[in-house]
Amino acid sequence: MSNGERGQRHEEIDAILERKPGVREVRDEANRYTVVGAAGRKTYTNWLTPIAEHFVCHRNPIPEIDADSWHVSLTGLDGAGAAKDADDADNWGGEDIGSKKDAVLSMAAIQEDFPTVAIAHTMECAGNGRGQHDPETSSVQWDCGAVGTSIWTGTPLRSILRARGITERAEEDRWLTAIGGDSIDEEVFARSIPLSKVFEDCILAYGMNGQPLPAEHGFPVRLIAPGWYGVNNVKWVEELRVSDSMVTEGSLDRPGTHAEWHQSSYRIHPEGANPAEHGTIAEVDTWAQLESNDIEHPYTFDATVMSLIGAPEGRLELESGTETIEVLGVAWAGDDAVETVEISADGGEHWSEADLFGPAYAGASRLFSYEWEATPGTYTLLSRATDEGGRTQPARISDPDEYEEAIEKGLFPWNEGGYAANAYVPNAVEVTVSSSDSE
Ligand SMILES: Nc1nc2c(c(=O)[nH]1)N[C@H]1C(S)=C(S)[C@@H](COP(=O)(O)O)O[C@H]1N2
Ligand SMILES: [Mo]
Repeated sequence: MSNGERGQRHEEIDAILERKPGVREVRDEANRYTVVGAAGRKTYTNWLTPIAEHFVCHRNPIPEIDADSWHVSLTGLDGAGAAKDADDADNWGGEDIGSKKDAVLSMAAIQEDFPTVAIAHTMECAGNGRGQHDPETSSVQWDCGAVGTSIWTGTPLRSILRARGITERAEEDRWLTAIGGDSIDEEVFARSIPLSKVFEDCILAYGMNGQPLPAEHGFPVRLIAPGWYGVNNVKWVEELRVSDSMVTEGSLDRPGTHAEWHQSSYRIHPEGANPAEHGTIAEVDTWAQLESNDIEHPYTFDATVMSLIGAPEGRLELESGTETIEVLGVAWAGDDAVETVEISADGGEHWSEADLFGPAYAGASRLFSYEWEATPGTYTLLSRATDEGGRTQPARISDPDEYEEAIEKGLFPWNEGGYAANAYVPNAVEVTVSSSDSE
């Protein structure tokens, strides 16, 4: 990277830090990403993450976009299940381009010609928790600040696709590839999502927590795939391509590399492995891919079950010898439901069930609360969540040479990219009694 690029990245990070007082910079050894994360645990005492505290992660500079002239192209419809009369479909804005069945959507069309929905989505970078890997892996050393829950406003993708004659009947083994408008240096940012997920709940979002989408979160429009890792939620969308294959190298009508972000990085694999490209895969659940051996190096699609304690934190001063302290936090499980959260105050020897409360939306986190009878001492508080499929957070990450047997041993496999880590996050607290009695 040139010094100019390095300087530009830092200017961008500084500008974001100024706009978002609830985040802080994260160590990126290779200096390749614009990254900021939630500044502290207290972000995770709330269900909704204020924009000011929501992490940011991307590779190339934020593109400068004029929303009035921005268009999203819908391509690849030939032979991908488009109805013969697609050109007559209603509710379609913009002009046809290129192939007769390709089309472009203006922002006005996206916002006005289709239904508007608001959906909850807990977005977690697949690298969240990477810092738990020992030995350290390369790339951004996230602790646990790369997760946030927002209400996203936008247009259901099913409405847009149906208007072009793409129906749910045609969804089998078909993919939607979203391409970002930040593609520079001949490196295209493209991610593919199965049409079944797209029809279920994906949207093209232009609002975040009731505000217009901020530039760093994808203005004017991004894809939201509820419960799926951040990388699937393509920002600054400029093209949506329907095809019977995930994006592979050379599969797009564009210069540069196409599949780096889908087929190479963001795959879970042991040290030194070189993941093979696949056109299509039958199982997309991230954990199910890890457990089965069908896909050798899993793709990071839905987030694995995880929890974080937001409070208490640090030093607690009690007025008497015993006091009830609320242990409060959030748990999520991608597009699966969180079934239980348990709390341990003794580093994992004993566990008690917490109460789940508050909003319960598919694809978004749950709040949990536990009444802890605290007495003076030093403690390691832990939380562990279990999802509706009975999958529980592992206690720790394996050693690199245990990759193959890690899951069987109840460990999370150390992987070269440091993805999808969901081991317990210890919270050390010290409890003392105030000396006011003796004063
Ligand atoms: N176009 C584009 N979309 C992108 C990225 C990117 O670099 N370019 N980064 C992805 C990654 S890795 C993450 S974790 C999320 C972060 O979204 P946020 O910055 O809004 O929190 O955006 C995803 N979408
Ligand atoms: Mo990410």
